[in-house]
Amino acid sequence: MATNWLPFWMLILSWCCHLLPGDTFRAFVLAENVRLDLTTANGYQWQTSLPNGSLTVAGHVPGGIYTDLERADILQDGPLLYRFNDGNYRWIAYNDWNYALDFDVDPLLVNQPGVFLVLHGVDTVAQIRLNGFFLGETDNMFVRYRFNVRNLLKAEGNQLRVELRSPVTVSRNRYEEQLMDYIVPPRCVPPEYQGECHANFIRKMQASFSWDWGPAFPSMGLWKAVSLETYEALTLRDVYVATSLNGTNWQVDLRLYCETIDIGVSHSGTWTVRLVDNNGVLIHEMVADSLLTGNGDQEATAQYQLKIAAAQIEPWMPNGYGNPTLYNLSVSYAANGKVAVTKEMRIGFRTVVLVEDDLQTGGRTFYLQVNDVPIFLKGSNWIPADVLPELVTTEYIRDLLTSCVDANMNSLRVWGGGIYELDAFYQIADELGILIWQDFMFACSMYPTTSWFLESVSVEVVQQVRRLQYHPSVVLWAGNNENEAALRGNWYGTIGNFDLYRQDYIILYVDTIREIVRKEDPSRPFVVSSPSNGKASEEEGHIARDPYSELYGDVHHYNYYVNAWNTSSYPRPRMSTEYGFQALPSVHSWAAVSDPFNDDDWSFNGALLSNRQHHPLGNFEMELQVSSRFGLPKSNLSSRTGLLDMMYLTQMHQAQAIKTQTQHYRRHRYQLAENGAGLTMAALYWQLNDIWQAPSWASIEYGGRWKPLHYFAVDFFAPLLVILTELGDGTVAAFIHFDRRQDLVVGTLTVSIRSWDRLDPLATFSSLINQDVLPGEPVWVRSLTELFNETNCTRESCFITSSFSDPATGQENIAPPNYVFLTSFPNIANMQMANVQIVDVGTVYATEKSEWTVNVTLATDYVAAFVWIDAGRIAGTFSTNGFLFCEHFKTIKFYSKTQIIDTEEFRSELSLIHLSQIIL
Ligand code: BMA
Repeated sequence: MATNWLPFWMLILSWCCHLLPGDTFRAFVLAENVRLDLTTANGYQWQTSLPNGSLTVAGHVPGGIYTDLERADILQDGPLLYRFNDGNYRWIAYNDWNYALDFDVDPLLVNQPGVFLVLHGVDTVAQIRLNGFFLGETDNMFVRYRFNVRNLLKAEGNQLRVELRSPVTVSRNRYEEQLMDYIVPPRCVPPEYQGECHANFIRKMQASFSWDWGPAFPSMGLWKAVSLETYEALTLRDVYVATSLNGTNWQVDLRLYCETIDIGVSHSGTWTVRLVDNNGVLIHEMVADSLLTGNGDQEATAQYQLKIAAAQIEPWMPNGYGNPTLYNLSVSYAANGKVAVTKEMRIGFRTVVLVEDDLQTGGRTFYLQVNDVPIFLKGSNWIPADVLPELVTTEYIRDLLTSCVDANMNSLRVWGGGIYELDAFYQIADELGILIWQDFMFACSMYPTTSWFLESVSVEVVQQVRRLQYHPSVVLWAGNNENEAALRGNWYGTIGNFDLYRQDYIILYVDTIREIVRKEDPSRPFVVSSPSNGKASEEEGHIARDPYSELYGDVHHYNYYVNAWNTSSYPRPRMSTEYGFQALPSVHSWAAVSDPFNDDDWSFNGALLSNRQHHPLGNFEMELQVSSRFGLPKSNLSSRTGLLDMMYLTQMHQAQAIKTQTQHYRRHRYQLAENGAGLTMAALYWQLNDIWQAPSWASIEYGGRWKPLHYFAVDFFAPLLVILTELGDGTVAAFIHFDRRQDLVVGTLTVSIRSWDRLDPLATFSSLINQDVLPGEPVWVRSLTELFNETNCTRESCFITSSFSDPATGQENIAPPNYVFLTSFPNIANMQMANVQIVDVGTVYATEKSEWTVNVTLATDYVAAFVWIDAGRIAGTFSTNGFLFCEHFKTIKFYSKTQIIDTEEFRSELSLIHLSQIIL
């Protein structure tokens, strides 16, 4: 029997070292609350086994069954994400698995007045036993379970057993049981998903059963810590913090959510709340006596209000609007003069309002206002950073969120088919000033409303709102992803019984979730669905006649059968919260999961790519877009070169398409169309990150590598942007777009008409731009016919570029350079085969972005489009990439993530490609 006897001194050490972030314990006394994590990192040796005993391996907590089996070398077909292993290893999810821990604890713990076993995250359906005694059942990955084990825990020889059931079997059984009453669809995900059915019947990451961008790894395990918590009277679980500005004071409403050891017994103690700024200066201190009595759920809440002079506070502002200033808040509880528990957190002072004002032109506005400043949401949609949550590290989250800030984003939507993210995600978003639109975890399905389901969801919502609510980054709750649209659009064949499903919808999202959120967090807006028409959806009985109305709320828009580089098909909604195009992953990602010697793995038409293309018709749509905008490559698509060419072309197509669409949304911030559309206040493209190496909508590949789209985002989300566009009336125009008026600097706008077959422009127009620019009004408009006559060119031979420079300093491109194409590439007759070369690689120097920055200078003899430079094995980003090269020379920077010692070696990793090499 494996035991984990910890000497007393180690126990003290583990008390000090393995606390939850935010929980600190001051001086050690026995009356102090203790949290002892029974985790692998703390030396506890878990085992996981098949229930029939035929296989037993070391288990990891936190962790999951897939990674445990991989670590134990049980999986003979290679790494989890290699080739077809999502299917090869599916047997794992069809089995039940047991996690077991045999352990001893210090006798002192056993004798504390309150002794609880707390499972912070169980994935998902399990029976929990301690020393043979059945503690209870878990059935929700997003719920923390607490069991009183005071009379069960022994000093020696404890046996903790977690018996997990196959999530696939559980959900199928539940679906079938539900069928006896009526069907809760979908019947299954589309076959292209290579997935599992009925994720809607289990409160687990919905995408773990597969998605149109992700594999099915329906995992099992203890994905968060398991701990023993002991205390004398009560512990502090969560702190609610709401800040509002009242005249010259910030009001801080606090709710201190406690768990008690008993019911109906009063405990007296003292709360100390301290607010300290980043220099360690005490801003505010509150000391208050309290008398708390546990209710029937062994919970008690203390409420306080602080008033802090506004002059003492720097408000928290999103990226691009000021500093995301945070303050340290510590809340501690003392009884009998001894501190029992302290929670430390970083908070921000901000207000948030969702503005839905009636418009005379029809419809309502729909935008977020943070500290009274209307914010245009620039960003993307976040999916889980990994299909197996145990593989996500804080460093990876930081890397992805930093990439958002690097791309001038201020917002992310945490999409409803994933998980309520890890604490680190929200802490880093707080630090970086990224606004979080937080969905509840319901996506693209109808859901049951049986009592067990609603009860489980209710606990989930209370716990998650209490956990996440204090983060200033979180600015909005949304009940679900696309389920209003699904119901109205009859995606799952619900039309014959529309009223029934609408009733279920209302029961779940309105009567259950919204009710709880209103109580638990009155400080933020709640919308029932994304997309929705906001208040108007509610007025129409929660399922709007047209959830995609441009006049109300937010819109998701996808159309893979239009010219995506032309804005005419794009809507002009109040908020665009999803839009996107797929692209293939890069050669680097593909190499990590394919067999280098298998030609079929390296074919656009091969089995591996088709296995990973989960979006029905996805490859066909990519091919269609590529052939219409670029023309198909010269290579055979079934060859290696064909695949590499399609990687490049689909990625460039995606980048240009999302750029076009995003610029369109930003431009419509100030446009109100005759039909009342426009006043757009969000552009959140689908999707930021990837969960594996596959065709997807992501701008960042699995692992963190930027696709061209992410480089394009740096520019199309720039706070000051020149947008060149055709207006549809035979004119072409330049708009100066800025997030805030102070982002607008005086500058010289130069618009150049250029021919594809020469570097020097045919004509240039310069104008001085000053602070009088009216947003939404073009600063330069010309008739194309006139321009063509003057320069002797045509749509097929020319394109237009812009640059914006500072006349005083001569500094070039204080807004990103931009361009507009006048036709698709198959129509261009005079494109030349440019010879683009790397002519210089400088020495390593330090910049704000990297200690190891290197300048790379390129030269060309002809205009080169979509120039892509790749640093091979050296991780890092370039200052720009995928660009239109129409100068003789261009110097770009490489920001390395690792130390570069030898620039020659760096240079040997560099490779270049541009469009005419592929299509000419
Ligand atoms: C939307 C999203 C996701 C999906 C994406 C691409 O519907 O909400 O469900 O992955 O489009 O199809």
